[in-house]
Amino acid sequence: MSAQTERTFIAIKPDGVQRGLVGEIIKRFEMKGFKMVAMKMLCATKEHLEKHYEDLKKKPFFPSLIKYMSSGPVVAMVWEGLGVVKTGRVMLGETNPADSKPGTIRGDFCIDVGRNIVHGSDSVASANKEIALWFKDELVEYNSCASAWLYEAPA
Ligand code: IDP
Ligand code: MG
Repeated sequence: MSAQTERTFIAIKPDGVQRGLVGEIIKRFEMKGFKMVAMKMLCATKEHLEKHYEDLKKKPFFPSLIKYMSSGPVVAMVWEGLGVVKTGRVMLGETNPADSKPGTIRGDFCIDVGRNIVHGSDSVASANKEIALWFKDELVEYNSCASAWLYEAPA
């Protein structure tokens, strides 16, 4: 795998879906130049979400986080590109929307840390773990015709 095929797990949370922000969030990743390699809508079970957020299980907000994340459908995606994990987090903004700059997704579209509309992996290691948890043989391999215009030296 080359650096240009780094992958991250991005999920539009139930509030992002209900508020009609699916297209806007996808659009930002598309316009940046990242490549979508998987996407599905699903209602995640509490057990699945407890695994996804297992690092946070001792936090006081853990039960409400699981309730929030299981309260409706989410749109789970895998995006690919050079530096997509770090850049994806920058595009999302800070965990607390109040600390997120305008121009970021959380900075532009939400207010409360407990309703921050979108998830993004925080490291390459957690991205790999999260992709394996959410997708089983569902990643699509294809050549993007834009790669020659996005990268000086395409892979
Ligand atoms: P991240 O989503 O920016 O990586 P994490 O610290 O991993 O932030 O927390 C996971 C999710 O838990 C956050 O996106 C948010 O939905 C929720 N969360 C984090 N901190 C709080 C809090 O203080 N109160 C309520 N919910 C929180
Ligand atoms: Mg996190």
